[in-house]
Amino acid sequence: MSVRSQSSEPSASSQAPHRAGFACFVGRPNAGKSTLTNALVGHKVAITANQPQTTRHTVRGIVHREDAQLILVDTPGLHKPRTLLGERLNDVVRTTWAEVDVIGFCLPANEKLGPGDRFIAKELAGIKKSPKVAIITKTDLVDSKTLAEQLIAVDQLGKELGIEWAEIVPVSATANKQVDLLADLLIPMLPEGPALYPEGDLTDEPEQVMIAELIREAALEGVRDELPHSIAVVVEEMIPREDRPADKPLLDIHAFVYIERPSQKGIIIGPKGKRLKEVGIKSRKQIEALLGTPVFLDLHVKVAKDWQRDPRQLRKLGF
Ligand SMILES: Nc1nc2c(ncn2[C@@H]2O[C@H](COP(=O)(O)OP(=O)(O)OP(=O)(O)O)[C@@H](O)[C@H]2O)c(=O)[nH]1
Ligand SMILES: [Mg+2]
Repeated sequence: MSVRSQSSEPSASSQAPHRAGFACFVGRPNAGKSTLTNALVGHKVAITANQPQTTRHTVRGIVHREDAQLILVDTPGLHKPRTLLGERLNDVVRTTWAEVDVIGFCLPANEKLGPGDRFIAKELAGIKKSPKVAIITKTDLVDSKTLAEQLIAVDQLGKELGIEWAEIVPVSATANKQVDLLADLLIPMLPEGPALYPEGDLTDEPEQVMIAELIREAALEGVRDELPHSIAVVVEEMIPREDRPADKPLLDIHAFVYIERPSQKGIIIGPKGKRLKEVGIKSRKQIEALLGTPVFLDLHVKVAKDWQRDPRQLRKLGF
């Protein structure tokens, strides 16, 4: 094991061969995978929320360096599935493992290792071909003693299961601690080769998907229990408003916020539509920043009965 601290030598050197490849982040729901992806990319490419199962598809974020291109694949949290959606999400994660050059296993510093982490670690132990890096996330939430204990526990877990961690790296995505160092450590594990994405691309996520995600992120805020899982968002249409002067464009975006039961409608919409309006305002600001153009956002709430368990509905919603 080697635990790296900020004082390690950065690996960048102008003589080094150019490297390009994929690293995926896996871990329990809520471990901080998407927040870390965004911190490494330096832009929001994946939505985040203080709720499990925020991420529902793989999101690629691209880190550009002079001597390398590191493509991060943020995956949904691996968990014990309770619905067909849950099973699909887990499938997505496992398929990704087979396709990447290095696997980053995210474990939050502020929660003791639990059965969920063990379950993932056991599966990782079976993957021999890619190096595995243990990433201790959210280090800003703990003191140095707790962090040291977590480092030891993770090292121990590796030994127990026969996983040889290529590195164990403590990071804080929100306090920007050791984030660049993590990239420095991952890059040498990538194969030599030319850049895979054009310079400046930060993600390959389609605009329409990104917009739907920003709306879902705003809709997730403050909802509890089963409701976060029940929300899905689809952007139906994006049309530039006609008869606008060239210097005053407006983009009309029509989106549906799906829920699973009629009883959830009231919570999403709120008294006199207040909550839905807030979701609209909050996400519109972010969408405008993303697109660089003023937007008129039209949100409708629709019931897609039990969509998480219904193969036909799942297909319609893109799963
Ligand atoms: N204090 C602190 N909070 C963090 C950090 N990283 C993530 N969080 C918080 O942890 C929560 C979960 O973060 P996400 O990045 O959405 O977690 P995730 O692993 O992508 O979750 P899923 O997509 O549901 O699997 C959010 O509320 C984040 O703000 C960190 O470095 N420090
Ligand atoms: Mg996520």
